[in-house]
Amino acid sequence: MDKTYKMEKAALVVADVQNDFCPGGALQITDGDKIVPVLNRYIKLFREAGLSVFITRDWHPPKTIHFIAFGGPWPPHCVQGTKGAEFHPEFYVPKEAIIISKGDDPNTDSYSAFDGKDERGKGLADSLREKGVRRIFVGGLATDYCVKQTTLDGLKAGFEVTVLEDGVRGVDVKPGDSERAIDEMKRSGADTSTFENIEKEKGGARGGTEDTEGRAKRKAG
Ligand code: VGL
Ligand code: ZN
Repeated sequence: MDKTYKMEKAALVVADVQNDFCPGGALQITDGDKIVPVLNRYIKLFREAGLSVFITRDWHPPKTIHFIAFGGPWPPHCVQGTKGAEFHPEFYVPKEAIIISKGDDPNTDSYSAFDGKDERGKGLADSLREKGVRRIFVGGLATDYCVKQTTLDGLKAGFEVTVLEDGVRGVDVKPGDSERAIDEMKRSGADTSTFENIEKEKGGARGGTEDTEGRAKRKAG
């Protein structure tokens, strides 16, 4: 890990773990449900460390340019208030988590969590800055859409971004889309990590001294 900001300034962003993106759903992602236990472990890890957890949901009106019938690329999915828009039943949503809804504007796709708002109307970037977050860890569905766009927007907004390689799955409309998305995120400045590495980094950060910016002076590990 060579990121400037260690876990003290981190938050977790988990994208769209909703029924419609899981097997049996309207826009099912192969093995989309397989990441649920992995993401649950990340969420517990971040909560136990007192770090913020943001959970996004794709939250479309019945009529949107996002859907095929209205000129878009997708079959109807994650329509507000439907079963398909609910979180996967085994997905752990802690009560402290901040829920970010996106895609409710009928005139845009809004893949990025940075386009979404919490229930009080606050956007993700404002919320992160308010909490002093400098680095985000991004997981969830889908690698080639929400995860990618959230990562690229996060980097553009000046956050350090780590993609959770073991906690993402992609739609792969064209085979290889997810791999290409990971490459693009890396080329744009993101790094990737796994649960094991992050657990180690968190452990390594414990007891490290910090300067006034909160940078750990001691290398993790
Ligand atoms: C997404 C496809 C359609 C996403 C949303 O958030 O990844 N993908 N709608
Ligand atoms: Zn959508």
